[in-house]
Amino acid sequence: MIMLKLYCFPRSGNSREVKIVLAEKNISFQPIDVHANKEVKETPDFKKASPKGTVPAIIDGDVYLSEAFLINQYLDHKYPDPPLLPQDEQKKEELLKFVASIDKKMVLNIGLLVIECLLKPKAEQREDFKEKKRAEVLAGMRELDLMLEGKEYLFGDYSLADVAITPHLAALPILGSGIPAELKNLTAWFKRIQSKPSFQRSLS
Ligand SMILES: N[C@@H](CCC(=O)N[C@@H](CS)C(=O)NCC(=O)O)C(=O)O
Repeated sequence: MIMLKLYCFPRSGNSREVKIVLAEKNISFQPIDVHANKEVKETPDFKKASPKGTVPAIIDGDVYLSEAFLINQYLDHKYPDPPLLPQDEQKKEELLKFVASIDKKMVLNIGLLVIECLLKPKAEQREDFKEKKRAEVLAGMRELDLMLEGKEYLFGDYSLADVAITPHLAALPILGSGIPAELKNLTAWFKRIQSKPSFQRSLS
């Protein structure tokens, strides 16, 4: 059987979202590091899987797909054990909207922090910009903390909503930020997530 191919690179948060789901569902895959092998991005296969040139992207048989959340929905549909989306249609709609909005705000802001703090030369980094983004991320974390009141996971059971923010929040310590201890629900949620084997397996 041909193994699923995942185009990724080790520190890519978006790729880690897919790695978590592959681990949850125990799917074997062949990782292809597009940073270690720069020529990969020029191949017809990669271009077909990812017309925008971003990772993650997969090839699974005759399916070529990019965008972390689209890939994860595809994987959940094809490999339903364990299910990572609610059965209830209305709840599923809410989850889809939640992930779309988290991608536009929290995940984007953390991505901008990665560029500013890690990828730019020190002399070009703007401290005021970093502070602004850290404050916006903190505001987002407060909302998540409220949403987690009385719940183990964002939508009750562990789901693609939790997966969509996990690697990004996990990156905060290297960006001069983190989950404040006063956000008790979010702190407990993150401990729960970290104890899952899928979290550990997504880190490479
Ligand atoms: N919305 C996309 C974002 C993908 C994205 O921005 N990926 C980054 C890495 S995390 C990327 O491919 N950057 C270009 C590169 O590093 O070569 C998704 O969710 O997959």
